[in-house]
Amino acid sequence: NQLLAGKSFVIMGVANKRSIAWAIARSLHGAGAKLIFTYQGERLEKNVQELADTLDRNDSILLPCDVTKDEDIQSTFSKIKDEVGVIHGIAHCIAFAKTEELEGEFVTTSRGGFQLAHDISVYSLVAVANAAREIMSEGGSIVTLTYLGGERVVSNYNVMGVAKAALDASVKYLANDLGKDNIRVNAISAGPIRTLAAKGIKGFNSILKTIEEKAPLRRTITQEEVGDTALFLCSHLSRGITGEILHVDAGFNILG
Ligand code: 0WD
Repeated sequence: NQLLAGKSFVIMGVANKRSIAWAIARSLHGAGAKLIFTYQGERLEKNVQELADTLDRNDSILLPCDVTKDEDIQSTFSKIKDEVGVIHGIAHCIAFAKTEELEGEFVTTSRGGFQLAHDISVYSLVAVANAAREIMSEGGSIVTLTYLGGERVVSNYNVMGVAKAALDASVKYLANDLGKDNIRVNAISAGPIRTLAAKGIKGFNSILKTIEEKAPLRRTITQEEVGDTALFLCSHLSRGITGEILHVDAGFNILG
């Protein structure tokens, strides 16, 4: 499958080998895409370099980008413009909330914690879409990652659930704005997967256990399944789809 041959995609949010972003990178790379990895800061550079080195073609580009900084986003996309000219899509796999706000009651969320979660997990998608628009001159596909906790109450997900609701709405508004440039914007609502980000959520193990018992497929999902769905959303196979929240969750969301 060379669905993405000759195309370039920006992968944002690889932290380690368990990251969903890394699985998306492998799926897109396998389909022939050239990859540009952005990572939060120096702390993660070595990790991302080591992972990128395991890919069979070594034509990836690595750039730091802390999405809380407008100047980082601007300079990252201007470097990408200089290096590759045109890009065909972005996988936005970034979220953050303070650990102490991922347990107990949502009602106790602090102003600062609320702002931080929304800044990193939601506004970053808007800022990145705006910065990337100019170099997506051949049209393209932006994919972000969301979770069921934005649609209904999931214990302990709290402020991150509220941020995911805002992310889901942002996907729709962005899809409407960018559709005229043939840029599609979609979200994958992934079932729970054991990653670094998931570690911060209190009671995560019991969430996994519930999925194994109750989801229609009676199992949790893998990073690879999300990666392959991102490949579909980044390819022409999904050309009629935008503003969509696509669940890759073994069917769990259909249960009442
Ligand atoms: O169960 C799960 N793991 C699910 C994750 C279910 C459904 C959705 N998701 C979402 C997450 O909410 C997130 O949006 O998938 C996305 C990717 O998360 P992940 O793969 O589960 O987690 P991880 O490997 O930790 O990647 C998230 C990364 C950060 O890692 P850490 O853990 O070091 O915070 O987001 C990046 C960072 O690399 N990130 C940032 N990148 C740039 N600038 C920033 C920042 N300011 N903050 C966090």
